Amino acid sequence: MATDLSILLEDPNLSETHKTIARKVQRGERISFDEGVFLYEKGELAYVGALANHVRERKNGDKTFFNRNFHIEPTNLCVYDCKFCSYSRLIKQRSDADAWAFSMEEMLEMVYKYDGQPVTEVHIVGGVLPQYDLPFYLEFFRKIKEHRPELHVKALTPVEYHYIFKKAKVSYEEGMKMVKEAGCDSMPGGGAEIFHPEIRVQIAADKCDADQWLRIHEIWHELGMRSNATMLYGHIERYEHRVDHMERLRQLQDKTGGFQTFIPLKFRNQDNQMSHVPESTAVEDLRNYAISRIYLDNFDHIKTYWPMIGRTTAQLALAFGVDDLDGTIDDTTKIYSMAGSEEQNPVLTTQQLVDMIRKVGRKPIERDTLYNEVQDFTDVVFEEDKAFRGYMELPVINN
Ligand code: V47
Ligand code: SF4
Repeated sequence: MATDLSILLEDPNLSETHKTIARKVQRGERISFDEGVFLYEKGELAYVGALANHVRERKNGDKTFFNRNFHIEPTNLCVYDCKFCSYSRLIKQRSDADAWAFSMEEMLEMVYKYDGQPVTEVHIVGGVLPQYDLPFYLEFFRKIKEHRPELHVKALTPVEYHYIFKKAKVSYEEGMKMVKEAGCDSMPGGGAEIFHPEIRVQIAADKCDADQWLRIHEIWHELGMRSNATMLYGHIERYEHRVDHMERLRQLQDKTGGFQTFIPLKFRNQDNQMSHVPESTAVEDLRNYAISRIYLDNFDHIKTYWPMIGRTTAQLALAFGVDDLDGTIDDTTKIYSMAGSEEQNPVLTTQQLVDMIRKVGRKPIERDTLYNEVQDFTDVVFEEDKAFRGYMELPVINN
């Protein structure tokens, strides 16, 4: 049962526009572009939170998903020059000592390291370099699948695909088919940033544009495959740009239904060319999650990448539309630690993640990449819990 919005609707201080939007949300109707902008401009945290929580609970109840995955970042060097990114070539020129570019063998070793461990997904994403071309990635995907066929390969974004297909002189359609046949199972949501050209030319001028990003996802969906979408927010964009971004995603989702989850990514300002731009507040982060949940009525899930916003805000986000915490990550994902993520060591055990979810009254559900439920952890008692309880139950000694 989704939370009731009638108390909110009876509030005499609520404007007619606030009430109209609340009624639409209660009836499961879509809000318009202008209403999206209105929410950003005039929607207070408690109001948008109530609406988003209603949508979240209607779609997913108390379920909060997580996934056991690991990341491989082939390189932190990149031919592109996104101003917000600590991977770009300009930044790297200053500190070559920190640079890495792994060989195929080194990356396969990373896969073998997880043999026997209950991970279901490998997430492959990093910088763009000429040596990581189409033949390289096709071979890498094939080798992962030969070694561990059931491991879900979630790999590369339209930024890489656009680059490697152009270099290999194949069309998007041909390229995506080859990638699918080689064993790539789904596409992560990166590279979307802000679609609107007014902003994109300032922060990510030289990589694939919005239409190319959307087209590659569309082709992937037409092949029967699934993908995610992100939005890098809280820098130089205005609210209209955020709504425009979500509008384009909503339209493609109406057409294909291939997106699984939307992941708002909070801009972090360390070690990049936008260090002078202040970061968004936690209140703005929560409002943004909530408005995404309300606007993207045709997306099943809203995910937060907790290392970026920190565990406390991630817990709060579960009451503001978010129903998915990115997986039990035990490999330090350097893209974020370099950009100034909230968590110095973004590693949680399954138990810690489950505890985080339970403590805010939600149901922790392990999922696979395609949101099939692997295990409901709501009532699972961990060995460590038992040991702790044993300690708590020691008789009290009165002197
Ligand atoms: O596209 C780069 C972002 C993205 C910064 O699909 C930054 O499951 C904040 O897309 N501040 C890549 N963000 C990561 C990504 C992702 C992460 C987790 C899960 C999934 C998924 C996808 O990281 C880039 C860019 O938008 N990024 N620099 C920065 N300074
Ligand atoms: Fe390269 Fe991606 Fe960083 Fe842009 S965001 S510089 S494409 S790694």
